Amino acid sequence: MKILINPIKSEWKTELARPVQKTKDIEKIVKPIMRKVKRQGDKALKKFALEYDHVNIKNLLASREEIAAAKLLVPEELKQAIIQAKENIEKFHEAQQTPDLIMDTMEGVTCMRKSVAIQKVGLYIPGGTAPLFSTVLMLGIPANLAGCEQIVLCTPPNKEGNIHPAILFTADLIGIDRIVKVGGAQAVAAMTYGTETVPAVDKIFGPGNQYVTAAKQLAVKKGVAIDMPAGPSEVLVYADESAIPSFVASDLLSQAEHGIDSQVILVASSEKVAQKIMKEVYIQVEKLSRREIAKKALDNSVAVVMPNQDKAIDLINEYAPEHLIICVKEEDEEEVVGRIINAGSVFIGNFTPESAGDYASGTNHTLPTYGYARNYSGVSLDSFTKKITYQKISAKGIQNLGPTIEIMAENELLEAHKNAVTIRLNYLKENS
Ligand code: HSO
Ligand code: ZN
Repeated sequence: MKILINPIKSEWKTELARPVQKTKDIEKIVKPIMRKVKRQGDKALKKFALEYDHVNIKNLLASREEIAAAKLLVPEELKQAIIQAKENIEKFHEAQQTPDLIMDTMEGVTCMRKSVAIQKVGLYIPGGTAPLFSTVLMLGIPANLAGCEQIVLCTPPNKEGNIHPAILFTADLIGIDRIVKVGGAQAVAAMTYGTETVPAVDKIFGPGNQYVTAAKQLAVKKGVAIDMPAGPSEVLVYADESAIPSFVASDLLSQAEHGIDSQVILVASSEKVAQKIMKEVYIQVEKLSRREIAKKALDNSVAVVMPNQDKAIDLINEYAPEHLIICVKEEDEEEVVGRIINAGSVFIGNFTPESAGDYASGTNHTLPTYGYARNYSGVSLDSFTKKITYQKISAKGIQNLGPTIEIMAENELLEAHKNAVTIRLNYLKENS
């Protein structure tokens, strides 16, 4: 982890650059996968499972028996934890419902807006080195609450052809019954084009490696929506002398252990604060089972000493972190938090680890990375709905509003638009 002392603004971009993603080369691999799945459906999915996951899959769909068996394999303690997390996530997402809007903008002109669920959604849950069953909650719960008609979950099988029991248990707990053993770009292709087992969906959600990310970008070109552009996970901790160094270090490492391309940034109010935290980071990292991954991530990571609070906040907003932890003196907290304009999710105070939001406090952990917090929100109930507007205009209403439309249409040189009003106004004149 390199340390920078009060860098000038022109250096921020290069010094805090995120690890580069080579999308072009990856696209070359992903495109033929997409094409094959489009042409051969399930047959291609099975072929890719053999090629990439080294497993011979007979039934792509997880069976009732497999789900029942998985339930027995998940320890009771973990089940209870998942149930607790589910409750909190449900509460927080349920409260995100917005009431339908109905109003008369002028006499006789009624406008309405209603949220309608996206009908078919696909959830991608990565396999790999960590079985992210928490992501099943983060995507499945809002999909259910929004009222999505069809939910399909794709996740890669292990070498024995099984899905991790906790993923199956969680999916079943929230009522997802279409669980398909398919991972990688081929899963995204399946949800884009549809196969015998995987329905084509309207929107694809979920994190994944670079292949999954590239496939999601290609899916967009085919008219499928995606949750957000993805990149490796990241955290920025802003700490002053009130921050407890071992706590901050544990937060930095919880992000670093996600992957070798994760990035963690420490913004400290003094060099002394930075040194204390970094010392803790090096002590704690050695004790982690994923230390090799975390250490590589630390190579992409930076500690920045920013004695001036205005500059620190400016840097945070420029970086636009996916996760932002603010550990400053209580009297400064409100001011600092209030001035954050670019972040995916903010964690406030010494007792709020990022892990709380990753698992169980109630907020969603699918968040914009790679600086997209500048212009994207994390997943929420809204991500699973679209808004439809409606209007109804009475005879009185068109008489009130008609002349405004006519003059605007005339000046845009769109005669037919004007006529659509004039014809009605004339009718009303003749029939009154
Ligand atoms: N920090 C990850 C989410 C996660 N952490 C899942 C643990 N499990 C990306 O926001
Ligand atoms: Zn995490």
